Parts: sequence; structure tokens; C-alpha cells
Amino acid sequence: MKKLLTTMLLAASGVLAASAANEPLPLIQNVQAYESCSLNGDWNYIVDVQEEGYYDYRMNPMRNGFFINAKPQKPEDLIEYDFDKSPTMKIPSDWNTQDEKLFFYEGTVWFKKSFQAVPMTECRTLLYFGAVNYDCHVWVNGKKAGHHVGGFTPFNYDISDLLKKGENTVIVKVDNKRHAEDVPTQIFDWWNYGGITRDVKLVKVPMNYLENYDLQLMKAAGKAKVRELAFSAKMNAKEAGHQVEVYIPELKLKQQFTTDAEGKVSGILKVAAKKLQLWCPETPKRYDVQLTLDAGMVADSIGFRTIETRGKQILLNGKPIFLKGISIHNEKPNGGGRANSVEDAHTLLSWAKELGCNFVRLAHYPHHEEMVREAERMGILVWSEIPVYWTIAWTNPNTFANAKQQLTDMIARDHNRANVIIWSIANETPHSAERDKFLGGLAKYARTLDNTRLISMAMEVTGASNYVNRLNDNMNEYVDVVSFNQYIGWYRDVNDAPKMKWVIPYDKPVIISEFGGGARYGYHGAKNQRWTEEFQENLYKENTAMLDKIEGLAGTTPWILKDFRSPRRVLPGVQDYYNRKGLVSDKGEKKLAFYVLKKWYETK
Ligand code: GCB
Repeated sequence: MKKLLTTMLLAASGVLAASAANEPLPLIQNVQAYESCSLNGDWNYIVDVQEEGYYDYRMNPMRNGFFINAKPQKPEDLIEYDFDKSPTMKIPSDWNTQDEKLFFYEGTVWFKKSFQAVPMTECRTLLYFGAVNYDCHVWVNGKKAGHHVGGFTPFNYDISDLLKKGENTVIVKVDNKRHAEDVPTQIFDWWNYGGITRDVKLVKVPMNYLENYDLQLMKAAGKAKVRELAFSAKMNAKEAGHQVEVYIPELKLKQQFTTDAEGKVSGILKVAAKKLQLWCPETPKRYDVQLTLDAGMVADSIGFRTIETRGKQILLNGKPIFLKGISIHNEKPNGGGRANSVEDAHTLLSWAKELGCNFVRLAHYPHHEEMVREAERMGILVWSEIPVYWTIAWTNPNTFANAKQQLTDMIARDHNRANVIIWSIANETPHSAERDKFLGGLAKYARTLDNTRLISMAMEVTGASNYVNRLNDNMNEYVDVVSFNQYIGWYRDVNDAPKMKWVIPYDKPVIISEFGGGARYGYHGAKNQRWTEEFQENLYKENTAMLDKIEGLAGTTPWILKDFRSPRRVLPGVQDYYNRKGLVSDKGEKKLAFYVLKKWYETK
């Protein structure tokens, strides 16, 4: 496929690239399908505690900051930095685990990478970042390419006009300082890993390309003889009259569409129900799909399934399913640090498979794209979330715009993945009218982007007398699935578990999005001795027995697969800056509770 595309690109007519540096370019769908050149590898870096490479001594942004990558021209020239003499670190990575001086660092680091290029007039070059945490400015050859905020979603710039023949330089200023109005906000229970944490690449795209496309199986009555695939797409230019073709060789399905004045197409493809094999955890079937715009082709591998709710049930392909899940942070399986490879994803997801899971909650922000794709290949359903966590600045319009953008990009990246069934818009947020307005707005907006999946968020139950736990959240009316976190046995006495009653007054499926407790691997003792594996094991036994009594329980995602780094977990000798609620230790060792959950899932 890639070869085909290259040939096509070279043969394309020589129209000048109309790139608009600094303007945000909508995220390109399925970036893997294009010919690209990786910029991963060694990048020089400069730690800039006071941002002297960006602001002058009166705190005004400078015109000749570090981004111009100056070099002395005359002996007397004063230049107080030198990227080429600065150390290097591997990208993608977080700086915290790459340089021990930066373990706790929150602030600005500059990165520089040089590469060779040949400017091309017959196609465009996008500079793509899988994620950078948190605030980042990008320059190419000293000229601004763009600014991005938000640590877990991809973004791209059209840098065609900034490239020159020979050596080119990209400089990135990354700042991971926390602020109250950011998303996430100032406090959160995970490590604030800074840096260019996911892949960086130069992507070659035709002058006209499919910015985004969507191919989804539509819901149908159980005995329908013909199934419908809803297709829509948008090209980068707003131009009528371009041909878009969808071809699924295995189904012998081919259909053409013509763009409207907005550069959009939409329509339905029909296929005999008996020919179509649906994606499900047991048989995660995906079809090769070829999408052609004019002469340029993009290949994808797409699974078809439906997801809906009926009363308290979740239906996958029309049949009830119990979601045997586990929550996961986007951390490497052995030790801390941001996970960013297929291998990392495979190891984490294999542990989930071993537990008997058919579902994972990717908490509390979008994980790297390979995590979702590998889960799709392995037949694991996904809950994907944005970091609207705890005490967000609900009344700040910029905060809302930021959350909305992260939601947009999460959905834009993954909406053709059959395994993603739930978009989660928040976690454990304090109730208020302002919060409802903010989250209600996000929920409604998410449905305009994708009305085929379920919307949820992790809520909280409020305790009442006589061991009654009541779910009472105005956001109920906006979600399809009511999910809540509960910590009986950890933040509350484990002996209360058998006495608990649950009042969930909504006719919707219920997911327990978190439960669990901490244990240090290898620490053994009595079951009432906190931090022992036996304490955690007992907590899991009591909780699973308790959850079996919740009417309409449609799934669980206990907290959490693996111990993960958190600055809030400071107990020496036990936590040492790790949240120890993992069923697997930070080094990959399985704790006793792992086997309790595995056994429970065998009964589901
Ligand atoms: C929660 C949060 C999660 C924390 C967990 C804990 O409710 O959603 O991010 O890590 O509790 O360990 O307390």
C-alpha cells in the first residue's frame, strides 16, 4: 500500500503546497496508512527552569528565543545555549525516567532534532506528534509551526512551506507545569510525565487527502437479511466533484461517492447479513478496506459490530454481554515511564487476557494509539476517557474548550476501531450546577461526533444510613451507562461489604468503574494487615461477593492492573511514590488478588 501511495504522490501534478503555518490542522485519520519518516530517536534537550529561552527579563516573549537555534557567527558573539552540545534523550519517552535529575521536574524542556528533507511541490508534508505533555510550541527552521495544549492526544501541522532542501531542524518547547484551569487540573493521582511521549513523524500526504472517514455497521433487527454500513468522509479541501471510493475486497463491495461543496461524502453500503462476520471478543474479525480519493488510496482494517443498551443490559451485536474488565494506566509494564510501543501494549493486555478480561478501561486519558489497536486485534473491548478528573475549573470557557478539543481528538483518532464501545467524559467529579453544564455540554457534543457508541463517566455513590449506597447524579440523564467508583474495604471497612445495599434508581446498565485496595508485592501477613497481599486478596473476595448482589450489574473495571507511579503516594518502604492498588506489581509480579478476580471472571 505504502509503495503504491509513494508512486502516486510522485506522479501527482505540481501544484504548490498551500500550507498555513500556525493554523491548527484537523487531525489526520489513520496516520499509519501514509508513507512517513520517523523522527523518533535521539533529540538534544535543554532544561529551562525559568524559560529564559522564551521570555526576556521583563517576561515578554522574545523574537530570537532558543527556537532560532542560533550559532555564534563572529568570535565576540554572545549565545548562551547550544543544542548540539546539550545531552540527548530518546524520543518518544518521558523525561522523568530518562534523566534522574528530572524525576520530579515540572517545567520547561526544549528539544531539537535535525533531519534531511527535499521539499516537494506535488504533495504535502505533515509533522505529526502522537502526544506531548502538556503545553508545546513547535518551530521548523526557526519558524513557528504551531502550539498545542493537552498531553494525551495527537496533533499535526502542515509544514510543507517551512521545509528547505538539505538539513532541517525542528525545535519543540514542552512545559508540563500544572495549572488549576488545565485538563487535567492541578491535582491528579498519577505521575505528570513530561516530554514528547509518543511517536513523532513526517507524513507525506497527497494535496487532497481524506482528513477523516467513518465506516460503521448500523443497528438492525436481529433477523435482517441485509446489513448496512454507514460511510462518511471529509477531504481536507472544501471542494465539490472529487471521487471517493470504498472497496472491501473480501466482501466484494465497492461503491463510489462524489464530494459536495464542503468536500464531504456520505452514504450507505449494503451487504448480505450472512456474508458479514461481526467483530466480537471471541472472533475479532477485521476487513481490509481501501479508501480512494481521486488517485490516492488509504488502507485500513475495520471491524463491524453494534453496541447498544436495553434496560440494564449492554448488547454487543444484539446479545447481552458482561464486561469483565480492568482499569489500566498508560505506563510501561515493567517499571514506570509512559508506555508507547506495541510491545508495551501487548504485555499489559496479555495480563488482562490472563485475568479473563474482555474489556479494559483505559484510564484516565487517551492511551497511545497502539494500545487501542492491539486491544482490537486481541478481541478486547475498550472504554476510552478524557482527563476531566476531580476539581476541574467548571466555569472557565477556556477549560471547556480544552476538554472539548481533547474529546474531539480522542474520537477523531479512534472512531473506526470496533473495540471502542464507551467514550467516558469524566472521573469522580464534585456535584454542582456548573459541573452539570460543563459535562452535559461535553456529552451532547460527543454524540454529535459519534452517535454509535455509548457515553459514560465514572461517578460516585453517596453513603446513607443502614449501609445504603445511593447513586444520585444529575448526569444520569446524559449517559447511556451509569458507572461509579466505590472503595469499600479500602477507604471504608471491609466488614461492611456483606451488609451493603445499593440503590441505583436508573433503568440503565451499571458498571463499577473502580474498586480495589493496595498491597506491596511480596509482603505477607494477616488479612487485616494493611498493605499485605492477603489484605488485598480478602478485599477482592468481599467485593466480588458484594457486587454479585447489584441488580443490573453489566460490568466492572477494578482499580487497577498494575502498580503505577503517583506523587500522592509517599509512604516509605510501601508506596515509595507508587499507587499500590495493582493486581500486578510495578515489575510485573502477580499478587494474590489477581487470582481472586480471575476466578470470579471464570463464573461470569
Ligand atoms: C479513585 C481515582 C483514581 C485513584 C484511586 C485511588 O477513585 O479515580 O484515579 O487512583 O481512586 O487509588 O484512590
